[in-house]
Amino acid sequence: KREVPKMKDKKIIFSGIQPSGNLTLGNYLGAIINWIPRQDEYNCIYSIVDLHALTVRQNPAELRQKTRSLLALYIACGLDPDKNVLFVQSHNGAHAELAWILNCYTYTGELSRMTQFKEKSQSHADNINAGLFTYPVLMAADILLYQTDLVPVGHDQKQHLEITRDIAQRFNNIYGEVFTVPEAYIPEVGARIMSLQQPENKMSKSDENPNNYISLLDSPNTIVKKFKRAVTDSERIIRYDEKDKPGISNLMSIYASVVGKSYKEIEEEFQGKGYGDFKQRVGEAVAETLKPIQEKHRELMADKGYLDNIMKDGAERAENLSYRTLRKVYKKIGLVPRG
Ligand code: ATP
Ligand code: LTN
Repeated sequence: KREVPKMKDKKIIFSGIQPSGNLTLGNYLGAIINWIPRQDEYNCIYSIVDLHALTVRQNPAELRQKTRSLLALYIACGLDPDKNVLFVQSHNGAHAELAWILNCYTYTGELSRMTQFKEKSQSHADNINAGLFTYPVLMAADILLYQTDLVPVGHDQKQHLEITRDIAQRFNNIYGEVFTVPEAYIPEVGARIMSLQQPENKMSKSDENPNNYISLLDSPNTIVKKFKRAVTDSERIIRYDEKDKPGISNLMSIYASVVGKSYKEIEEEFQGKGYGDFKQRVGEAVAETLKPIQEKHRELMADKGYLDNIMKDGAERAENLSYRTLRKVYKKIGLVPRG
Protein backbone atom coordinates (compact mmCIF):
# COMPACT_ATOMS: atom_id res chain seq x y z
CA LYS A 1 0.00 0.00 0.00
CA ARG A 2 1.36 3.41 -0.99
CA GLU A 3 1.58 6.12 1.62
CA VAL A 4 -0.58 9.22 1.45
CA PRO A 5 1.87 12.13 1.36
CA LYS A 6 1.49 14.60 4.19
CA MET A 7 -0.19 17.75 2.97
CA LYS A 8 2.64 20.19 3.55
CA ASP A 9 5.87 18.29 4.21
CA LYS A 10 7.02 19.36 0.73
CA LYS A 11 5.66 21.87 -1.77
CA ILE A 12 2.87 20.56 -3.94
CA ILE A 13 2.76 20.22 -7.71
CA PHE A 14 -0.44 19.52 -9.63
CA SER A 15 -0.98 19.18 -13.35
CA GLY A 16 -3.23 17.33 -15.76
CA ILE A 17 -3.76 16.31 -19.36
CA GLN A 18 -7.02 15.49 -21.12
CA PRO A 19 -7.45 11.98 -22.54
CA SER A 20 -8.81 13.60 -25.70
CA GLY A 21 -6.40 11.93 -28.13
CA ASN A 22 -2.94 10.41 -28.23
CA LEU A 23 -0.34 12.52 -26.46
CA THR A 24 1.66 14.71 -28.79
CA LEU A 25 5.24 15.85 -28.73
CA GLY A 26 3.79 19.23 -27.63
CA ASN A 27 2.27 17.69 -24.49
CA TYR A 28 5.53 15.88 -23.81
CA LEU A 29 7.92 18.81 -24.28
CA GLY A 30 5.58 21.47 -22.93
CA ALA A 31 4.41 19.59 -19.85
CA ILE A 32 5.49 16.02 -18.99
CA ILE A 33 9.22 16.48 -19.50
CA ASN A 34 9.12 19.08 -16.72
CA TRP A 35 7.20 16.80 -14.38
CA ILE A 36 9.83 14.04 -14.28
CA PRO A 37 12.76 15.80 -12.53
CA ARG A 38 10.59 17.11 -9.69
CA GLN A 39 9.27 13.85 -8.26
CA ASP A 40 11.66 13.81 -5.30
CA GLU A 41 11.67 17.45 -4.38
CA TYR A 42 7.88 17.97 -4.40
CA ASN A 43 4.72 16.08 -3.58
CA CYS A 44 3.42 15.61 -7.12
CA ILE A 45 -0.14 14.93 -8.17
CA TYR A 46 -0.91 14.27 -11.84
CA SER A 47 -4.39 13.77 -13.12
CA ILE A 48 -5.92 12.41 -16.30
CA VAL A 49 -8.61 15.03 -16.65
CA ASP A 50 -11.40 13.02 -18.26
CA LEU A 51 -14.15 15.43 -17.11
CA HIS A 52 -12.43 18.21 -19.04
CA ALA A 53 -12.32 16.01 -22.14
CA LEU A 54 -16.14 15.82 -22.08
CA THR A 55 -16.37 19.47 -23.13
CA VAL A 56 -15.84 18.14 -26.65
CA ARG A 57 -17.95 15.17 -27.79
CA GLN A 58 -16.06 11.90 -27.17
CA ASN A 59 -16.66 8.35 -28.32
CA PRO A 60 -17.22 6.42 -25.03
CA ALA A 61 -15.17 3.33 -25.92
CA GLU A 62 -12.32 5.47 -27.21
CA LEU A 63 -12.39 7.72 -24.15
CA ARG A 64 -12.04 4.67 -21.89
CA GLN A 65 -9.16 3.35 -23.98
CA LYS A 66 -7.40 6.73 -24.13
CA THR A 67 -7.71 7.19 -20.37
CA ARG A 68 -5.87 3.92 -19.69
CA SER A 69 -3.36 4.63 -22.41
CA LEU A 70 -2.60 8.06 -20.93
CA LEU A 71 -1.98 6.54 -17.51
CA ALA A 72 0.40 4.05 -19.14
CA LEU A 73 2.12 6.93 -20.93
CA TYR A 74 2.55 8.90 -17.71
CA ILE A 75 4.40 5.92 -16.25
CA ALA A 76 6.27 5.13 -19.49
CA CYS A 77 7.53 8.73 -19.65
CA GLY A 78 9.10 8.25 -16.23
CA LEU A 79 6.53 9.14 -13.58
CA ASP A 80 6.97 6.66 -10.77
CA PRO A 81 3.57 5.69 -9.30
CA ASP A 82 5.21 5.21 -5.90
CA LYS A 83 6.46 8.78 -5.82
CA ASN A 84 3.59 10.58 -7.60
CA VAL A 85 -0.15 10.43 -7.12
CA LEU A 86 -1.48 9.42 -10.55
CA PHE A 87 -5.25 9.37 -10.83
CA VAL A 88 -8.29 9.83 -13.04
CA GLN A 89 -10.15 13.08 -12.32
CA SER A 90 -13.64 11.53 -12.35
CA HIS A 91 -12.56 9.05 -9.65
CA ASN A 92 -12.45 11.86 -7.12
CA GLY A 93 -15.87 13.49 -6.77
CA ALA A 94 -14.32 16.47 -4.97
CA HIS A 95 -13.30 18.04 -8.30
CA ALA A 96 -16.85 18.37 -9.59
CA GLU A 97 -18.08 19.47 -6.14
CA LEU A 98 -15.56 22.26 -5.72
CA ALA A 99 -16.02 23.31 -9.35
CA TRP A 100 -19.72 23.97 -8.69
CA ILE A 101 -18.91 26.17 -5.74
CA LEU A 102 -16.18 28.07 -7.56
CA ASN A 103 -18.62 28.65 -10.45
CA CYS A 104 -20.50 30.85 -8.01
CA TYR A 105 -17.34 32.91 -7.43
CA THR A 106 -16.40 33.35 -11.10
CA TYR A 107 -17.83 36.00 -13.40
CA THR A 108 -19.18 35.20 -16.84
CA GLY A 109 -17.31 38.29 -18.08
CA GLU A 110 -13.92 36.87 -17.13
CA LEU A 111 -14.76 33.46 -18.61
CA SER A 112 -15.78 35.01 -21.91
CA ARG A 113 -12.29 36.51 -22.25
CA MET A 114 -10.57 33.10 -22.25
CA THR A 115 -8.79 32.51 -25.55
CA GLN A 116 -9.14 28.71 -25.32
CA PHE A 117 -12.92 29.15 -25.05
CA LYS A 118 -12.95 31.46 -28.06
CA GLU A 119 -10.81 29.08 -30.10
CA LYS A 120 -12.76 25.94 -29.18
CA SER A 121 -16.04 27.77 -29.85
CA GLN A 122 -14.80 28.35 -33.37
CA SER A 123 -13.48 24.85 -33.96
CA HIS A 124 -16.63 23.25 -32.42
CA ALA A 125 -19.25 25.76 -33.51
CA ASP A 126 -21.98 23.07 -33.40
CA ASN A 127 -21.36 22.31 -29.71
CA ILE A 128 -20.58 25.42 -27.68
CA ASN A 129 -21.75 23.87 -24.42
CA ALA A 130 -21.76 25.35 -20.91
CA GLY A 131 -18.95 22.97 -19.89
CA LEU A 132 -16.66 24.50 -22.49
CA PHE A 133 -17.42 27.90 -20.99
CA THR A 134 -16.78 26.90 -17.37
CA TYR A 135 -13.80 24.67 -18.24
CA PRO A 136 -11.32 26.99 -16.42
CA VAL A 137 -13.39 26.78 -13.21
CA LEU A 138 -13.05 22.98 -13.13
CA MET A 139 -9.35 23.47 -13.74
CA ALA A 140 -9.18 25.93 -10.83
CA ALA A 141 -10.92 23.34 -8.66
CA ASP A 142 -8.37 20.68 -9.72
CA ILE A 143 -5.52 22.90 -8.64
CA LEU A 144 -6.94 24.54 -5.52
CA LEU A 145 -8.24 21.29 -3.97
CA TYR A 146 -4.69 20.14 -3.28
CA GLN A 147 -3.29 23.46 -1.94
CA THR A 148 -1.00 23.40 -4.98
CA ASP A 149 2.10 25.60 -5.04
CA LEU A 150 3.29 24.99 -8.59
CA VAL A 151 1.54 24.02 -11.86
CA PRO A 152 3.86 22.94 -14.70
CA VAL A 153 2.04 23.54 -18.02
CA GLY A 154 2.59 24.70 -21.57
CA HIS A 155 2.25 28.34 -22.57
CA ASP A 156 -1.38 27.94 -23.73
CA GLN A 157 -2.48 27.43 -20.10
CA LYS A 158 -1.05 30.68 -18.79
CA GLN A 159 -4.38 32.49 -18.91
CA HIS A 160 -6.14 29.62 -17.12
CA LEU A 161 -3.56 29.82 -14.34
CA GLU A 162 -4.18 33.54 -14.01
CA ILE A 163 -7.92 33.06 -13.60
CA THR A 164 -7.24 30.27 -11.08
CA ARG A 165 -5.16 32.71 -9.03
CA ASP A 166 -7.88 35.37 -9.30
CA ILE A 167 -10.55 32.94 -8.10
CA ALA A 168 -8.35 31.79 -5.18
CA GLN A 169 -7.57 35.35 -4.12
CA ARG A 170 -11.19 36.42 -4.41
CA PHE A 171 -12.28 33.52 -2.22
CA ASN A 172 -9.51 34.12 0.32
CA ASN A 173 -10.42 37.81 0.53
CA ILE A 174 -13.93 36.89 1.61
CA TYR A 175 -13.29 33.86 3.84
CA GLY A 176 -9.66 34.02 4.98
CA GLU A 177 -6.71 31.90 3.86
CA VAL A 178 -8.52 28.87 2.46
CA PHE A 179 -6.53 28.29 -0.74
CA THR A 180 -2.84 28.41 -1.56
CA VAL A 181 -2.45 30.76 -4.52
CA PRO A 182 -0.56 28.68 -7.13
CA GLU A 183 2.23 29.72 -9.50
CA ALA A 184 2.49 28.54 -13.10
CA TYR A 185 5.70 26.90 -14.24
CA ILE A 186 6.13 27.44 -17.99
CA PRO A 187 9.44 26.24 -19.50
CA GLU A 188 11.59 28.58 -21.56
CA VAL A 189 12.02 26.13 -24.43
CA GLY A 190 9.26 23.76 -25.53
CA ALA A 191 6.29 25.59 -24.00
CA ARG A 192 4.80 26.28 -27.41
CA ILE A 193 5.38 23.51 -29.90
CA MET A 194 3.65 24.41 -33.15
CA SER A 195 1.81 22.37 -35.78
CA LEU A 196 4.14 20.83 -38.39
CA GLN A 197 1.99 21.81 -41.36
CA GLN A 198 0.65 25.11 -39.99
CA PRO A 199 3.41 26.47 -37.76
CA GLU A 200 1.28 29.49 -36.84
CA ASN A 201 -1.03 27.14 -34.82
CA LYS A 202 -0.09 25.14 -31.75
CA MET A 203 0.41 21.39 -32.05
CA SER A 204 -2.77 19.84 -30.65
CA LYS A 205 -3.66 16.21 -29.99
CA SER A 206 -7.23 16.67 -31.20
CA ASP A 207 -6.16 18.08 -34.58
CA GLU A 208 -7.99 16.42 -37.47
CA ASN A 209 -4.87 16.17 -39.61
CA PRO A 210 -2.34 13.72 -38.10
CA ASN A 211 0.44 15.31 -40.18
CA ASN A 212 0.15 18.36 -37.95
CA TYR A 213 1.35 16.52 -34.88
CA ILE A 214 3.78 13.85 -33.71
CA SER A 215 2.00 11.34 -31.52
CA LEU A 216 4.15 9.79 -28.80
CA LEU A 217 2.99 6.46 -30.24
CA ASP A 218 3.91 7.13 -33.90
CA SER A 219 6.38 4.61 -35.39
CA PRO A 220 9.96 5.82 -36.08
CA ASN A 221 9.22 5.76 -39.82
CA THR A 222 6.11 7.87 -39.45
CA ILE A 223 7.95 10.33 -37.24
CA VAL A 224 10.75 10.86 -39.75
CA LYS A 225 8.23 11.13 -42.59
CA LYS A 226 6.14 13.73 -40.76
CA PHE A 227 9.23 15.85 -40.07
CA LYS A 228 10.37 15.54 -43.68
CA ARG A 229 7.00 16.93 -44.77
CA ALA A 230 7.01 19.77 -42.22
CA VAL A 231 6.33 23.20 -43.70
CA THR A 232 9.38 25.50 -43.70
CA ASP A 233 10.41 28.53 -45.82
CA SER A 234 12.49 29.28 -48.88
CA GLU A 235 15.53 30.88 -47.24
CA ARG A 236 17.50 27.63 -46.77
CA ILE A 237 19.34 28.86 -43.68
CA ILE A 238 18.85 27.24 -40.30
CA ARG A 239 18.42 30.10 -37.86
CA TYR A 240 15.94 30.92 -35.12
CA ASP A 241 13.39 33.57 -36.09
CA GLU A 242 9.88 32.88 -34.83
CA LYS A 243 8.30 35.65 -36.84
CA ASP A 244 9.78 35.15 -40.30
CA LYS A 245 10.73 31.47 -40.02
CA PRO A 246 8.05 29.87 -37.83
CA GLY A 247 8.50 26.39 -39.34
CA ILE A 248 12.28 26.17 -38.91
CA SER A 249 12.10 27.85 -35.49
CA ASN A 250 9.56 25.25 -34.36
CA LEU A 251 11.82 22.39 -35.52
CA MET A 252 14.71 24.07 -33.74
CA SER A 253 12.82 24.30 -30.46
CA ILE A 254 11.84 20.63 -30.75
CA TYR A 255 15.44 19.64 -31.45
CA ALA A 256 16.72 21.91 -28.65
CA SER A 257 14.39 20.29 -26.10
CA VAL A 258 15.14 16.75 -27.23
CA VAL A 259 18.95 16.91 -27.46
CA GLY A 260 19.49 19.70 -24.91
CA LYS A 261 21.32 22.11 -27.25
CA SER A 262 20.97 25.88 -27.48
CA TYR A 263 19.72 27.55 -30.67
CA LYS A 264 23.21 28.86 -31.29
CA GLU A 265 24.71 25.37 -31.07
CA ILE A 266 22.08 24.08 -33.48
CA GLU A 267 22.77 26.88 -35.95
CA GLU A 268 26.46 25.92 -35.83
CA GLU A 269 25.74 22.18 -36.17
CA PHE A 270 23.76 22.76 -39.37
CA GLN A 271 25.75 25.57 -40.88
CA GLY A 272 26.03 24.99 -44.63
CA LYS A 273 23.59 22.07 -44.48
CA GLY A 274 20.17 21.97 -46.13
CA TYR A 275 16.68 21.69 -44.64
CA GLY A 276 16.50 18.05 -45.75
CA ASP A 277 19.45 17.04 -43.53
CA PHE A 278 18.12 19.06 -40.64
CA LYS A 279 14.61 17.61 -40.81
CA GLN A 280 16.00 14.07 -41.07
CA ARG A 281 18.13 14.62 -37.95
CA VAL A 282 15.26 16.14 -35.95
CA GLY A 283 13.05 13.20 -36.93
CA GLU A 284 15.67 10.66 -35.90
CA ALA A 285 16.39 12.41 -32.60
CA VAL A 286 12.68 12.47 -31.73
CA ALA A 287 12.22 8.82 -32.75
CA GLU A 288 15.18 7.81 -30.57
CA THR A 289 13.79 9.70 -27.58
CA LEU A 290 10.37 8.13 -27.96
CA LYS A 291 11.50 4.54 -28.54
CA PRO A 292 11.95 3.50 -24.88
CA ILE A 293 8.70 5.27 -23.95
CA GLN A 294 6.82 3.33 -26.61
CA GLU A 295 8.28 0.02 -25.46
CA LYS A 296 7.36 0.65 -21.85
CA HIS A 297 3.89 1.80 -22.90
CA ARG A 298 3.34 -1.43 -24.83
CA GLU A 299 4.37 -3.51 -21.80
CA LEU A 300 2.13 -1.59 -19.44
CA MET A 301 -0.91 -1.77 -21.71
CA ALA A 302 -0.60 -5.56 -21.66
CA ASP A 303 -0.95 -5.55 -17.86
CA LYS A 304 -4.49 -4.35 -17.20
CA GLY A 305 -4.41 -5.43 -13.56
CA TYR A 306 -1.37 -3.31 -12.83
CA LEU A 307 -2.89 -0.18 -14.38
CA ASP A 308 -6.22 -0.76 -12.59
CA ASN A 309 -4.38 -1.05 -9.33
CA ILE A 310 -2.48 2.21 -9.85
CA MET A 311 -5.74 3.96 -10.76
CA LYS A 312 -7.54 2.70 -7.68
CA ASP A 313 -4.71 3.58 -5.39
CA GLY A 314 -4.26 7.03 -6.96
CA ALA A 315 -7.97 7.78 -6.56
CA GLU A 316 -7.88 6.93 -2.86
CA ARG A 317 -4.84 9.07 -2.23
CA ALA A 318 -6.25 11.98 -4.24
CA GLU A 319 -9.54 11.77 -2.32
CA ASN A 320 -7.74 11.76 1.01
CA LEU A 321 -5.67 14.77 0.08
CA SER A 322 -8.51 16.85 -1.29
CA TYR A 323 -11.31 16.31 1.18
CA ARG A 324 -9.67 18.50 3.80
CA THR A 325 -9.88 21.48 1.48
CA LEU A 326 -13.43 20.67 0.39
CA ARG A 327 -14.69 20.35 3.99
CA LYS A 328 -13.05 23.64 4.89
CA VAL A 329 -14.70 25.37 1.93
CA TYR A 330 -18.12 23.94 2.83
CA LYS A 331 -17.75 25.14 6.38
CA LYS A 332 -16.54 28.61 5.47
CA ILE A 333 -19.36 29.33 3.04
CA GLY A 334 -22.06 28.16 5.45
CA LEU A 335 -23.13 24.70 4.28
CA VAL A 336 -24.40 22.65 7.22
CA PRO A 337 -22.05 19.73 7.99
CA ARG A 338 -23.66 16.33 7.43
CA GLY A 339 -22.54 15.14 10.86
P1 ATP B 1 -6.65 19.24 -27.14
O1 ATP B 1 -6.15 19.23 -28.54
O2 ATP B 1 -7.60 18.12 -26.83
O3 ATP B 1 -7.15 20.57 -26.68
P2 ATP B 1 -3.96 19.52 -26.20
O4 ATP B 1 -3.05 18.76 -27.09
O5 ATP B 1 -3.99 20.98 -26.37
O6 ATP B 1 -5.40 18.91 -26.23
P3 ATP B 1 -4.10 19.42 -23.30
O7 ATP B 1 -4.64 18.21 -22.66
O8 ATP B 1 -5.05 20.57 -23.42
O9 ATP B 1 -3.51 19.11 -24.73
O10 ATP B 1 -2.77 19.91 -22.58
C1 ATP B 1 -1.98 19.13 -21.74
C2 ATP B 1 -0.69 19.87 -21.43
O11 ATP B 1 0.13 19.97 -22.59
C3 ATP B 1 -0.89 21.31 -20.94
O12 ATP B 1 0.06 21.60 -19.94
C4 ATP B 1 -0.62 22.15 -22.17
O13 ATP B 1 -0.19 23.44 -21.86
C5 ATP B 1 0.48 21.33 -22.82
N1 ATP B 1 0.49 21.53 -24.26
C6 ATP B 1 -0.51 21.25 -25.14
N2 ATP B 1 -0.16 21.54 -26.38
C7 ATP B 1 1.11 22.04 -26.31
C8 ATP B 1 2.03 22.53 -27.29
N3 ATP B 1 1.70 22.55 -28.58
N4 ATP B 1 3.25 22.95 -26.88
C9 ATP B 1 3.57 22.91 -25.57
N5 ATP B 1 2.75 22.47 -24.60
C10 ATP B 1 1.53 22.04 -24.95
N1 LTN C 1 -6.72 22.78 -19.00
C1 LTN C 1 -5.58 22.00 -19.25
C2 LTN C 1 -5.67 20.63 -18.67
C3 LTN C 1 -5.89 20.73 -17.20
C4 LTN C 1 -4.94 21.13 -16.23
C5 LTN C 1 -5.63 21.08 -14.98
C6 LTN C 1 -3.61 21.51 -16.30
C7 LTN C 1 -7.06 20.49 -16.53
N2 LTN C 1 -6.90 20.67 -15.21
C8 LTN C 1 -4.98 21.43 -13.80
C9 LTN C 1 -2.98 21.87 -15.10
C10 LTN C 1 -3.66 21.83 -13.88
C11 LTN C 1 -5.40 21.98 -20.75
O1 LTN C 1 -6.31 22.16 -21.48
N3 LTN C 1 -4.23 21.74 -21.18
